[in-house]
Amino acid sequence: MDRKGGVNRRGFFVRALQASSLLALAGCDNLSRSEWFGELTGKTEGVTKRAQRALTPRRAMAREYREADRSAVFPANGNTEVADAGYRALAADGFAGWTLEVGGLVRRPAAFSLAALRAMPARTQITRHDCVEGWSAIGKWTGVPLRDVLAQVEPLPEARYLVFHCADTDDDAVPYYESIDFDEAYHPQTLLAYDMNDAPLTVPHGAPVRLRVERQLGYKQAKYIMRIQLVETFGDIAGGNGGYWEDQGYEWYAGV
Ligand SMILES: Nc1nc2c(c(=O)[nH]1)N[C@H]1C(S)=C(S)[C@@H](COP(=O)(O)O)O[C@H]1N2
Ligand SMILES: [Mo]
Repeated sequence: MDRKGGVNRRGFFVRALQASSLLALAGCDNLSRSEWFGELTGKTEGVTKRAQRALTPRRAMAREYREADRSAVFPANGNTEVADAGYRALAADGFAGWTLEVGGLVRRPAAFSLAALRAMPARTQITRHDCVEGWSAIGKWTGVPLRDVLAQVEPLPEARYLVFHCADTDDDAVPYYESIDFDEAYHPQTLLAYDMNDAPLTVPHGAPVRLRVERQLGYKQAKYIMRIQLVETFGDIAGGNGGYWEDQGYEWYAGV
């Protein structure tokens, strides 16, 4: 599931559509398998478009908006709470004891507290979030550019992807996770976000820290991040496709 030829990826997607039940490809509302049949034709066409978008320059910026453009309501979607007892204990304490582990193919594995992340230079951006379920919302995000965190852990040359391990699971206890490559990780708009609309991230939106990777769709914006693992390949992690939804047939490069 690399960013290779569009034909391969389309082939994979079509096979995935045939193999997994259509129900598994429903939207991501509460990680439930809701009805989506009417949308499927449009979605496969969208894949072609997205495969082309994947060829846009690696430094292309996502559009940024003005304060006045912010959505009055920004829905919370997918999982909006976390069952894990360890996470709940951290949340009850305002995440004072939470740390973000960054490890794998790095020279200096590290654990960052929320205070440590907040003490680093911050970036704020107002962007549009697009969910495959068919809604969009414009919100303001503040966080640490991921590349500044990477500079501290010193990725090894063989590292090619970052895998984000989240605290939440679906109803079958399958963990949520996501992955991006280094073009995306070093992009100036890629943030570990801790504030949303000038306030600390709430639990429904992924507290204490979530990913903002602005050139991609909603399901790439991992919430409840606990650990970042640098890897050479993600083929041996979970279903092997680089993310919770990717393991159910969604595109790995989910360009908007
Ligand atoms: N850990 C985790 N991250 C997640 C999800 C999730 O269920 N769990 N849902 C994804 C989807 S499908 C969307 S659209 C966005 C929703 O973010 P929001 O709740 O801030 O709207 O988070 C994404 N990141
Ligand atoms: Mo979504």
